[in-house]
This record gives sequence, C-alpha cells and structure tokens, in this order.
Amino acid sequence: MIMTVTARGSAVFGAALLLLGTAALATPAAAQGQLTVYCSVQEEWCRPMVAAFEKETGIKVSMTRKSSGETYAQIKAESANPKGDIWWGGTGDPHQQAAEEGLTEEYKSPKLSELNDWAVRQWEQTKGRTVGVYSGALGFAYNTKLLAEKKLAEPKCWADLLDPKLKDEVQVADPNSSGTSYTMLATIVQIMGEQKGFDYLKALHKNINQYTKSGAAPAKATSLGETTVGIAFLHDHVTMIVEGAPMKAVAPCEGTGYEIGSMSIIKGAKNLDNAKKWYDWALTPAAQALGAQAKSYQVPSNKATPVPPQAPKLADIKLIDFNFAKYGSSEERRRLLAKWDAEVKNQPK
Ligand code: S7P
Repeated sequence: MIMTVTARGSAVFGAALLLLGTAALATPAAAQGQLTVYCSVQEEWCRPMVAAFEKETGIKVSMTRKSSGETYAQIKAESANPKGDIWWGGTGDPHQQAAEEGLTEEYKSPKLSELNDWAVRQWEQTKGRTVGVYSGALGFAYNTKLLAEKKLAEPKCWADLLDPKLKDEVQVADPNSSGTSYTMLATIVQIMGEQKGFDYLKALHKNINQYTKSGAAPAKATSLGETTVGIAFLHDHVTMIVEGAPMKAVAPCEGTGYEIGSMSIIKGAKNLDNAKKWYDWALTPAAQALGAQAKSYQVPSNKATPVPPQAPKLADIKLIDFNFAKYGSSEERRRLLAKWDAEVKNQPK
C-alpha cells in the first residue's frame, strides 16, 4: 500500500505527534512505570531516597520500611508471587541468606568498578546477588545523665554490660527481626567462641529490659533516657548525639563486629528494568550522599562518595575479622537464631 500524505495531512499528523509527546511529558511518572522498594534503613533515610529517585526518573515508587530480618521473611513468604522489586539497605546477612535461597536476582551494575573492595566482595561472595551499599561498626552507648544519677561505672567493654548493677538497664533488639542484633550475636560468638558466647548472652539477658523489633530503637531509647545502655550500630548512636542527646558511644574494648549494608533485586520482580535503574542509581555518589543529609552516618560504598565527618572511623575501631560467608549462610543463621530463642530469649530472668 502506498500512502500519500498531503502538506495539510502531514501538519495534522505532526500536531497529533506533538500532542502525544506533550501528554507523555506531562505525566512522566505514569509513562515511566513503577517500582516497589523494600527499605531496611531508617525511615528518615528511606523517604528522601524515594523522593530523589522519583524526581530524577519519573518512576513512581511504593516503599515499605521494615527491619532486615523482617524483610527477608516477607520476601521469602511472597516468593511464589513476589510483590517487591528491590530490597535496599539492611545488614548483609539476611541479603546473603536470600541470595543462597535463590530469592534474589544476579545483576552486575556498571557502577561495580566504582565501589570499595568490601562492597564488591559482598557481590562476589553471593555470586552477584547482593552488593554492599554502606558499612558501619557495632557498639553500645550510655545515657550520661542516667549513668551519673545511678552512680554507675562507665562501661567500656562487652564484659562490663554484665555488671549486676545494670539489671534491666540494657536494651538491644531481637536478632530474629533485627540485622543489628544478629550482627551482635555473630560478633559475640566470634569473639568468645560459641559456648562462652552463649554463656555471655544468657548472663546479659538478666540485664536486658527489652528486646526491641528494630535495631536502632535502643539508640533512640538511650537518647530519651528510657534505658541507660543501648546496643546498636555506632552510627545510629551518633545520629542521636548529633541531635543533642546526652549520650556517649563506645566501641567495646574486646573488639567488635561490623556490617556491610546491602542491596538485592528480588527474584521475579515485576518491574525488573526499574529495579536495575534504582540499583545503579543507589550506587552513585549523588544518591549515597543523601544518607548523611538524613543524619545516617554509615561509610558509603562508592569510593567517590564523601565519608560523612560524623561517621565513626572504622580504622580507629578494633574490628574483628568478621566471617561474613559463615555467619550470613542460611544454615548458620537459622541455627544460631533457633539456639538464641531456646537458650537466651525464653529463659526466665
Ligand atoms: O539505622 C540504619 C541501620 O542501622 O539500620 C539497618 C538495620 O539493619 C535495620 O535495622 P534492623 O537492625 O532493625 O534490621 C542497618 O543496616 C543500618 O546501618
């Protein structure tokens, strides 16, 4: 068939094209599609990430914030009909477990070459299924006013938290829901050995006033004077200190563990192309700099992202040689959590 387009006809056709183009530009979000993000850092950081990504790409994001262990459980429960596209943030161990169980997708970002070795190692260890987005060390903090009022000695070591005078004065999260707390469980076992480590956790149980769901909650509670000591990542304590809380953060004298906060694309993602766009974007210095703006002071994984001056200096902390492969494995994680439930959490105080 031969089509003859007159001068008038082509003008009408051109105008129609222009109209179509304008309509597409006027509704960029609808035109660019959607993305469901499972976010496991603090809500205060999740929200600006979503807003910046939507602004830059026109992709409409639906975001849910949950702790690391909880998000892993949700992705597993939804695996027959995945509802999420990308899981951003949260400690590396449940991301590793999800990778091992085939719940997440392999992806090699063009940004990989810009990342610190520890972030790339996380990607290599999981055969490309998760990548490091930030790092931070575990520790505890105490409320300086409460400590002085109660005439308690300044705790400097993990061992100091067993002081009977600290009965009901220490708060930490439940390692089943919280990646922070699982990092502590794995840290104690690596520093003390499994038998002595569990003896320590059982003794500490007597001083615990509450096992919270979220890992950063004990930092907040310490800042508010709801607990004298809180165990959490040091950067979460620093957030409170920067806001003026009467608190002092402590890197324990025996040494401490650390996390490689991670990101994974969910297997069967309905918006796979958009998940990859988020993944690449979240590894850029511009996106990573949003953390410090949201008062989240982890060490970013892109070498070109400025490290916030408030971030605890990892080089100055006695970090253990954390065995991420072992403690992020599905079998070990499941075994340790079941043992903690049976031998620690369910014990009388
Ligand atoms: O607050 C930031 C942060 O500490 O939260 C993540 C954490 O895993 C989420 O909380 P849960 O312990 O409740 O899982 C860390 O990855 C991150 O540094």
